[in-house]
Amino acid sequence: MFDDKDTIAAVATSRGEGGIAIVRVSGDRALEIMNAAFKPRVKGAAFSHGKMLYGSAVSKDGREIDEVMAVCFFAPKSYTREDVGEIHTHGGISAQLVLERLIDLGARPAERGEFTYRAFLNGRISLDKAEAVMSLISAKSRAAQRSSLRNLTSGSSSLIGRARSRLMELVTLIDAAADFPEEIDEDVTRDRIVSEAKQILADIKRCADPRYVKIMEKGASVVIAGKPNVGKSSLMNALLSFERSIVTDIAGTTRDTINESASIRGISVTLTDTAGIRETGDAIEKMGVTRAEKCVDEADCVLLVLDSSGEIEKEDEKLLSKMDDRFILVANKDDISKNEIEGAIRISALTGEGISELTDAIYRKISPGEDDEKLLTLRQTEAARRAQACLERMIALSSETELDLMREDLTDALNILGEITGENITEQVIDGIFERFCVGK
Ligand SMILES: Nc1nc2c(ncn2[C@@H]2O[C@H](COP(=O)(O)OP(=O)(O)OP(=O)(O)O)[C@@H](O)[C@H]2O)c(=O)[nH]1
Ligand SMILES: [Mg+2]
Repeated sequence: MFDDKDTIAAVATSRGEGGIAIVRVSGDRALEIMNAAFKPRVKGAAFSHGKMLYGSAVSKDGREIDEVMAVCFFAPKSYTREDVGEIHTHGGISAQLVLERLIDLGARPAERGEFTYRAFLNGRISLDKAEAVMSLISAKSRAAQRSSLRNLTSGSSSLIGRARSRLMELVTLIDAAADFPEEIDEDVTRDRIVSEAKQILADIKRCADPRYVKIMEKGASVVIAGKPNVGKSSLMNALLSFERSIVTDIAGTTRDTINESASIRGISVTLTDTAGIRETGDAIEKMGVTRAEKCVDEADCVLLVLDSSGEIEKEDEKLLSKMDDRFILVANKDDISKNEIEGAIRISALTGEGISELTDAIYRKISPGEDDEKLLTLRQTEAARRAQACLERMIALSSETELDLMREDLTDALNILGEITGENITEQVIDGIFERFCVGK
């Protein structure tokens, strides 16, 4: 999609007014263009790698366009591995004028993501790291930002890159067994392959969670559910710190779903208060209950609220039977009751007691965990899922298959994982990825 011989230029900072804007140029002619467009204040000062110079951006006839700072990075020690120049202008119109000057001098306006594309093309970053750059720029929450940064800076290779190297070793092991059948025992090789493949599989599973990708991109849905009058709306208001939902002592107060945006320890969430779930003859309430049940099914996290001052009833039982790992059990009204409910977090939506512990528990459910490297896009998790399937099949059939059939599954998994890191991917997919970037990155 891109012609990678051209020298490209773009404003790297976002449009509009701002204190400073950065115009970036990359390619064979970057230094020549920088030297023509920039005049240092100190006579004879010349660009050296990474050193900022003070001076002016100048037009063709030598007139000052803006007072600027400028810096060059020499290939290959730059973002793109090409010669790169940056001119730091004042925000607003100046950056546009400087960009026009660079284009006048022979640079071509960069396409979206083209700087990062060159970094990928020139082998400085893998495809999953390029995607981490994009996630970092568009991160909607502190947690998403941290996670993208972790993937971007995770040493020389990503977890998937390391999984590929290990799979490659296993393929080599099979080849060696085929080449030296007298010296290498087939069963020992098979056992070793199965045991290592299990570890690799566990690693891939840990980092490939489509639910987490959705949470980082769009925020998490947290639904408050329970039978009528247990204090769901009171909990909604307590979590939001303002009176969003109507609270009364009449069972069946909330009849519709009520959504509100919030942030839980830096992750954006949509909190949903729902109608109390019960059998009812009231047509409107019935519709509310149906909506509530649908919300529970689709949520990333469900706060199942019980009234610890009352008995567990059949409506509670119905919800309790749906419990899975998305659920957090909440025992409300702890201020008037000291009944223990096993496995529940005790709170009082009225006094605020326990709300902070509950917030911690929600965060633990929807956050990726502090240290784990995670895949960041659905494209990546989908590929990981296919690779997992290959390894699972190989492990399941390992006792009955020949080594060369196992080899096929291993190379399949290897190739699919290559789609994540970019070793094994079509140009179309690559184009699609970089098109989602912003200009100047
Ligand atoms: N003592 C005490 N009362 C509470 C607490 N939480 C809620 N209540 C009371 O319980 C009653 C019902 O509260 P709501 O928040 O409306 O309950 P709900 O689950 O939303 O009820 P529906 O909308 O009818 O399903 C109100 O009178 C609240 O004041 C609590 O922690 N302690
Ligand atoms: Mg309510």
